[in-house]
Amino acid sequence: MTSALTSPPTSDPASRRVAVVTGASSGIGAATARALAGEGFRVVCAARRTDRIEALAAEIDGLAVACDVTSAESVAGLAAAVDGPVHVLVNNAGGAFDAASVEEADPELWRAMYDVNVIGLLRVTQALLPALRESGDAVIVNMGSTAGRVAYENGGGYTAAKHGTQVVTETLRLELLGEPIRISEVAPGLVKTDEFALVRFGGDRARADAVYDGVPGPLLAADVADAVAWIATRPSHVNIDELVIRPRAQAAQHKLYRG
Ligand code: 8X3
Repeated sequence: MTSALTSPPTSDPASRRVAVVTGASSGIGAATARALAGEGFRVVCAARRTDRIEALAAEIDGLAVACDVTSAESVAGLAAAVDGPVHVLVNNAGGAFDAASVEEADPELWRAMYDVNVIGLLRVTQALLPALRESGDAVIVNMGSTAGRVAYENGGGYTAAKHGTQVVTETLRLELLGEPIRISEVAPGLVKTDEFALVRFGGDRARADAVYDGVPGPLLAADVADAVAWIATRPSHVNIDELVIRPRAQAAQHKLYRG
């Protein structure tokens, strides 16, 4: 018999709190969608690649919404599809598109990195703030990086963009003070995913694999997802401002142990 104290069945979409995860088609985004579903959220899986997010949404009983965070129209479509309160927003869509010196970098690639890592986050946050407010108790988790804490050679475009992610997170926390919305940033170091390094090196598998060569135990997407889920499930009065997470084999950005 059902009592008022019984948890609602997780199969009832209307009774579950809603989480939106951008960049959910692979890597940290997909792992985060799974982790939040494991915590009982109805997860809206947003990304460009519909085949992937549809499979993921079916797996976790969530909702797939095709979304390109670099398109205002596409983001408006995400907000329309959500249609109701949102309790957790994970601004995860992002990436590095080059490994070039300041002298040689292509300004268009820098523009593209800023567009996805900073403006994309801005677009989605603006579009979903009404739904986050409507929840009465929301958390925004922005996916930053240790690249948003330091500089490294041939990383200027990405590190500049991820510093932007950090600063926007801090700004939003100041601006939303007094509202029932918490703002966090997760800043991972070396994470071995299927695509991050491959995209950065333009599909060059050997260069991508070399990033992780000999590193015993780089972080995996699930490790970062675990951190996001932990942040999202703290009591309402607890705001985790930022969480830097690295593998044991990485003492600092340039200090990697390769066994
Ligand atoms: C990825 C971490 O070290 O490649 O956000 O910049 S790093």
